[in-house]
Amino acid sequence: RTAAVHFEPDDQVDRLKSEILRKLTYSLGKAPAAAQAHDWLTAGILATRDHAIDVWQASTKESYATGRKRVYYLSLEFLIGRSLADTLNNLGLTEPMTRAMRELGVDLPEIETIEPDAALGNGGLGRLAACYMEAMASTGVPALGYGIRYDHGLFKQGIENGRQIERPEDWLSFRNPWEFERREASYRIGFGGSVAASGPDQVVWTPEETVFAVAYDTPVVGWRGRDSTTLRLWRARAMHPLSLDAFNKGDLVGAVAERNRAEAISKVLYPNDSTPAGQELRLRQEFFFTSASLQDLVHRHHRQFGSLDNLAEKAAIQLNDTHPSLAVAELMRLLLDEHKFNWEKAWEITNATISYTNHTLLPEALETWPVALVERLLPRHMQIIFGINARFLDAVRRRSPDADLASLSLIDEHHGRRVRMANLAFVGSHTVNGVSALHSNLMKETVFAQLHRAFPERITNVTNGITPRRWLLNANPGLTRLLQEVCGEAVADDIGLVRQFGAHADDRAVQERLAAIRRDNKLRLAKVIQQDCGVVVDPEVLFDVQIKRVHEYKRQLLNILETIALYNAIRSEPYRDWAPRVKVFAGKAASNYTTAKSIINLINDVAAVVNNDITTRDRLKVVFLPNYNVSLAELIIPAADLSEQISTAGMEASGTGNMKFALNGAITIGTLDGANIEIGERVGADNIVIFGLTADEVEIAKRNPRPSAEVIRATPHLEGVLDAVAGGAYSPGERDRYAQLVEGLRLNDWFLVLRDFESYHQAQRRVDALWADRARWWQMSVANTAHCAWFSADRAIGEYAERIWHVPAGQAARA
Ligand code: 26M
Repeated sequence: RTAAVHFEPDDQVDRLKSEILRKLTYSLGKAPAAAQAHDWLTAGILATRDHAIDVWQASTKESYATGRKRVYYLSLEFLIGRSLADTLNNLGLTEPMTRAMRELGVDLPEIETIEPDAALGNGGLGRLAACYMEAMASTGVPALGYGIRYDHGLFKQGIENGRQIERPEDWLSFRNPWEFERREASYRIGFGGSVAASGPDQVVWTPEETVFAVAYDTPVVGWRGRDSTTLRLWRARAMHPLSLDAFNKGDLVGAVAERNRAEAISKVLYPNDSTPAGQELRLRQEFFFTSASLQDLVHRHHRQFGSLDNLAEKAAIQLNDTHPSLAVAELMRLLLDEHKFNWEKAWEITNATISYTNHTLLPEALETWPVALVERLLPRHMQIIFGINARFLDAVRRRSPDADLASLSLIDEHHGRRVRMANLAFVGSHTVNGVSALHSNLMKETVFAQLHRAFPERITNVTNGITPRRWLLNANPGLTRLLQEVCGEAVADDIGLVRQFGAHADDRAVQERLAAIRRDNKLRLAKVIQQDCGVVVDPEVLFDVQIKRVHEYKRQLLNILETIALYNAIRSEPYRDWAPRVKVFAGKAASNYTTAKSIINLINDVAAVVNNDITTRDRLKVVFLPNYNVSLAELIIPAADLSEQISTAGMEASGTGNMKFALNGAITIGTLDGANIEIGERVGADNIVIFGLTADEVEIAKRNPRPSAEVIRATPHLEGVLDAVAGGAYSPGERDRYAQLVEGLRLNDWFLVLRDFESYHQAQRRVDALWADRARWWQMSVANTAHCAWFSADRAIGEYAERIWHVPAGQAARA
């Protein structure tokens, strides 16, 4: 289906011009002469949105009319970033819109940069959800994404005296022109209260507190405007915005208390990445959006089909991690209490409808909630969870009397009684997937070993993917032009065609073009580095980049310690053939994660020393770019020569940044972890730099730890580096600033920073040698781009559609 009507180019530009002017005048009430940059941006978005709506309404109408099965993607996070440039590109309107704006005296690329990022997510998990919404729209999978419309997204990071400070984020301060408020689509969400039996397995729950969930819809347009998905985010509103009783008594604080308590639910995104916060408000968020989403989809299904018997044939509910695990209990509740199904039938429908994606195996990251808290907040759900658990454990006991029931149970009895959200999601789902081949195998061997024995068919793998529209076509227009010349214009439609680029790896002309494109991208980044870090960097040097959330397992500490060793080495042998480098870091630390914040501090302290040393001046620079977000990633990734993917093997479930870098032609230095392994398999062992212990070796090393002192003694240069850091060489104003950080490594090198140091150091020297042979480098770069099409989100969505959701994709995903 082609939604966009085709006009002659000039007509189209004229039409867009008048649309923009109409929006400016009648929607914003501004005369062109009085319009500020921001007004032009809003008018441009509103004009663009109209085109998106045409696609959107056609998609929605079609999927409704044909009664096709739909995907409901439940995620507490959608890390979208900016929308204008991508939406225009997918609609094929970039060029005419640029011209229309230019004729109105406005520079489109410039105003695009003032659109605030929608930062409704922490990192990989949230960005994955955003890539998948776009990929479903691009491949014709009918879908609704459900989440929370946080007033405040992920905090803004500032760096003051080398330390992270958090400032509140306020993306809605100029309103959100993309969204539609749907007051008519609002649901009651209950909390607390009591339950009374009303029949076998059926209960009446009388909540003590009720909050409204109001829907806000945003269209997500797919490639060439063929289709669109809907992002439906819930906002919490009070039933009674003002208590008249309290108001009349003069108690003004009391009069708005209920409202504040209700609206707190959608106030702010929890900034934790991979460690549950464990606060009651967080559990309220989880139930709030899960319940609203399920009520919405059940209601719509019932209206369309008159029964819920066939729910599983028409709806696939995907749980993005355990944050929406309560969906299992909530769907059961709706089927039992509101639609009067018996338990067996309700369970059959629930299990056939829901599936769950796991994103981490770190034990501290697995969500559990105290039974007492769930009981108080959601008494009916706690009953249902107990009911599920009893039947489940009974069935297992009957089948295999020797099974380890304690580890299968939905209730952890060891740490006070707690509900295990991963077990709940697992048992309630027909399919459970990991996000890379290694991760899915480790799921079977570690955290889910017992559940896997009980349900040997349930776990499967879908390796993550990224949308090539945002991460290649839009972020790297220079490379895209080259690819279109070499592989044909159709690469934009069929990313699989980049394979043909591989045949040109040795072509000198292609290599020179690549070098020029990279140089341009590095120049753009260098300007931002100068503005934000006050450091001048030379675009000719190797850009060595590690950008991601700051976490011990991601080992930014390994990188910066090796940087110190390199710095020392350059100082002692200034005339050796070191590859001149700039070390680029960016990433946020959770506000309560002391060690991660200390690592950020160290990177900045090292930068201050290195960047002011004239002996290493043209060889080494270190920069930490503040406030890493999606937009900054779009600037940095196309400018990277070297991609740092150096997590402790077995700990990074997949990684998706690794895929973005490789597709843009950066060389990966990395461990055999997550999707790095699959990147290596595709680009070939000669085109990736691998180091460090494998996941198996890590496991052995952990069971059998080697004392740090021994590792340090066996590793050249390491002792000196650690002593310098611990002794205050990089923090002269506060000599013991890093005493604890280093002490931690010496006591228990949990993430094997010391163990992998030498191997990493050697790998970096291999990088030096490769960089010295620039023809070889560009050969590798070509191979990376040419062989990474498989990491397209279209391929990943194709796998979900076929193997998990059983929905036919409209357009074949080609990758
Ligand atoms: C939990 C409780 C309270 C507040 C926040 C959380 C929470 C938020 C995000 C827990 C985990 C969160 O994300 C984990 C995550 O991002 N995992 C990453 O998922 C990516 C997509 O699959 C993978 O590529 C990464 O390897 C994995 O770390």
